[in-house]
Amino acid sequence: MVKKRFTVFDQYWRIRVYRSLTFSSDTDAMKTALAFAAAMLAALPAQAGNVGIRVVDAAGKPVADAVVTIHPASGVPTGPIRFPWANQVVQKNIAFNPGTLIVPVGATVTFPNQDKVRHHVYSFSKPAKFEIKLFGRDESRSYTFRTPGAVALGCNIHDSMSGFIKVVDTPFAAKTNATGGTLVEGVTGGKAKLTVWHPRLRAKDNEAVFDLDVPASGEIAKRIQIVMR
Ligand SMILES: [Cu+2]
Repeated sequence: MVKKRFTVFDQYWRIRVYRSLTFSSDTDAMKTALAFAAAMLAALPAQAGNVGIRVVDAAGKPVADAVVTIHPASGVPTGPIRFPWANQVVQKNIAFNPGTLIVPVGATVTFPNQDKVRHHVYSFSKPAKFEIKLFGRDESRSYTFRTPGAVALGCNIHDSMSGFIKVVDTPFAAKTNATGGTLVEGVTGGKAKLTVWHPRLRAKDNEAVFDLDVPASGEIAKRIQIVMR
């Protein structure tokens, strides 16, 4: 009996045959390989950086209460979005507090009334049209926000009352402080879109979008200039 040694060429074809038996086509094999690679990448510790933002107006003055959101090109992380603040807008001293609240899409927001007078909260905004008749002190009602976007709050009784709820679909969101600054921590590294929203920002939907390169570790600082009404 003659023992035949396989050449490299033979082995190549053996692999080709094996693959064609295992997978219906090379495309399927490729898809499986890519899915495996993606799973391996997902298992690695996330490469993430911190993004420091400073929002200023055309004159270079700080813009407070601007909402900054970041959407990584690779997609936002899966799972529920949680912020360290309460999904709550208090009515106190005939005002909404906070004046601008960021909530994750799907959040139920409570509207406790801490005033002695009645309020009647409403919104005509496209992402959430609703009205809540609030009565008396320490009574509360809630509303669930199911569509991302900006919601302007008003009160039927007090015209001076104005508030905003920004419903977001990314965990990378923050509001600027009195100095126009904010820090978004643990943002997925790589290319991303940075969106700045403010009720007086002069642009479609009151928002401006910028390209962003998020470092895989460490921190970057970005100054954003916007035009206000
Ligand atoms: Cu009111």
